[in-house]
Amino acid sequence: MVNDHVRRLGLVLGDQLSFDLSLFDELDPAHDALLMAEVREEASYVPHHPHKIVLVFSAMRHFAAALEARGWRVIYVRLDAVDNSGSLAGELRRWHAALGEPALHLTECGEWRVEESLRSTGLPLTWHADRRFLCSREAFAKWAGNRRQLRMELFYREMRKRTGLLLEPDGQPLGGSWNFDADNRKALPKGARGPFPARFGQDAITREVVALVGERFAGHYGRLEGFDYPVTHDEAQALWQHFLEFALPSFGDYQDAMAEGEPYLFHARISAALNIGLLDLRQLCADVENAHRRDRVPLNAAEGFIRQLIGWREYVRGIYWLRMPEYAALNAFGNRRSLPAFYWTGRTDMRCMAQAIGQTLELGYAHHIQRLMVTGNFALLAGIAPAAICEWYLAVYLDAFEWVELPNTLGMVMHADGGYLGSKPYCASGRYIQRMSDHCTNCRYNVERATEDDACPFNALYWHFLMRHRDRLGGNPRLAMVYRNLQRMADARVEALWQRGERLLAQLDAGEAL
Ligand code: DLZ
Repeated sequence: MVNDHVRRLGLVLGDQLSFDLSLFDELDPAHDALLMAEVREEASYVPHHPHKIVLVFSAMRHFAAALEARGWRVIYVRLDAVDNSGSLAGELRRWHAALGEPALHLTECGEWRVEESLRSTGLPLTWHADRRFLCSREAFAKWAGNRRQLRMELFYREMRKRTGLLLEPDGQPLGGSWNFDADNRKALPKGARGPFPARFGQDAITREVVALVGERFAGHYGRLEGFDYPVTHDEAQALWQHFLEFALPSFGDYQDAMAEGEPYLFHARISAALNIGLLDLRQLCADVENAHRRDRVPLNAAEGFIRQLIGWREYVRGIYWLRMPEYAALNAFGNRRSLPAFYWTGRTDMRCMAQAIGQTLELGYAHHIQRLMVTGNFALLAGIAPAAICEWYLAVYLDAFEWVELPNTLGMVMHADGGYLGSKPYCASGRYIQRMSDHCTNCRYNVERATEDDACPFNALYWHFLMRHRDRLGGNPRLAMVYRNLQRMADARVEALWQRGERLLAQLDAGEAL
């Protein structure tokens, strides 16, 4: 590398692949350079799904080429470069020295771990806010103030007012309500299917990365073959247009539905592209609002989608940066149980779990209800240690970066923050899964039963969870009805449910699959 006149060096991370970073306004292609590095530490600090590593490396290589085409000088370090130090901090140090100590510019990191490791280099760093998000870390902290508990709904209303999305001219919400969540829960009609999914072929860059990942990360769980996800801005745009046209109109109704052999249904599948910078949040929201105003999609679909983006997504990011690093260690229920091996193999007779885990290992994708109410619900009911289940979610999903994964898993799924982020745990019996899917009809377990050996494990585990956490949850008004039902149960029934729950947990502790 020629050390010619680099005044400033900008670091671009693998989830910062956006031309709109403020870094690009600040730096000057004539005198400054950009650094991008594929490093072993980022690819293996959890055992990422092979598709996730392929996505990040391939998208990084495509983005570097696009930056060069725009006149930027990009120092691109490949994973297999002989002098690759293996970490982002190591590469920053190395290039800072090699280029004659240029000023260093960075965009706020997504993950606390990475930001901490870069700060601890002791190098003089100039930080830039990540303006891909609507709510800055500081603005969120101000909103949160000294509240002991936060609620997404209040934050979301503020964001609707701030952005003006889906508002009447007088500032009131379109359709007379801020939230159409209750219209997002239809079960799928029998035989209904989602649209044919958009697929993207592998070009030479992606094929090279696939070979590299196969060679270097062979021990990671999940399938390497079949990668078909967008790796450029244009491809991500095509995925988005496909969703707008074919899936968004039904997204609202069937947001919570699950079906055999339908990994995507009416979901957009854009979260990974958005999280690494291939799509722009503001454009997505504007497109959805326009589609609604032109009568192409119903309000429950438009509002449900926009709520996820400007409500939930911004809210969990705010919480992450407000509460890290102590948030990651919270464990309100004191869970200690190891993650069952079937999370890494999909080998379980529980049909819903096998389907959700199976598609996760194949595609690096499951939609939010599969994550929350199937794999997440099971981990909650079974008392899995939060750190173990958080690591799993972070590793297996293409879109999982800790800022979004941790509050969703530790807070929403596991209620391990004691109710800071959500007002109640999303615990449910097999009945919920039966209502929202067709899995139970193909399952060897009987969802109508709870205490027998062939009974759906979710049923007894649900009651066992409520019984063992009665002290903490019994006073929660949102669980008052279920605790009343428990109160009314005959003693023999309560005892049978407890015993069946104990047997199931003992099976897990013995390393047996269910
Ligand atoms: C996820 C990921 C992977 C697999 N590899 C890299 C990498 O080699 N280089 C890089 O800059 N970023 C990578 N990333 C994304 C980072 O982990 C991400 O920037 C941090 O999680 C901070 O959000």
